[in-house]
Amino acid sequence: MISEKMAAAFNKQIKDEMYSSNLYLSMVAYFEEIGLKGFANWMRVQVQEETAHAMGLFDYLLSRDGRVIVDAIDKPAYEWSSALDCFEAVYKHEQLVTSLINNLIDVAEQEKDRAAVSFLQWYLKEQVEEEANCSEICAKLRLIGDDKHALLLIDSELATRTFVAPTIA
Ligand code: OFO
Repeated sequence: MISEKMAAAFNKQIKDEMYSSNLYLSMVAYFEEIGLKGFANWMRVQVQEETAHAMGLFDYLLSRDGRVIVDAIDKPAYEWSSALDCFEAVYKHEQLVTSLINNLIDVAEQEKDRAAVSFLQWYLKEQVEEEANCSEICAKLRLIGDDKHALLLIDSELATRTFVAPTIA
């Protein structure tokens, strides 16, 4: 059985992952609105990934006989000035999520919950990958500046992203 403190920390992270999912859903709407369907597709996959992350924590908490409490999610931002502005917000958000996962591992260590520490390693690795992916897209967008043709090439590239359900743990 998981400790109450640990269960509360897991519940908070479930909420934060669902916030990430909603933030990216808001970005889907933004990219659809400005006609960048490939960027919108990339964000649609991101929505699915974040929901899968939340469900991974949800199922893990249940497997440890912890009580899952679904919390309210704050309203995400919905306006950005450009694709770069939006992706810089993604990169910043992913860095925040990395710090949240680190905090969650700190709680697991304080609680001497080695099983949870081990489980959460997957999330740490995932954050390294996510930060690298958005940093790369930000770098490309900075490089192309105002070149609309190049922007459409990146849009075509991002249109090919597909969701692969992660195997968490
Ligand atoms: Fe859940 O990984 Fe990004 O936020």
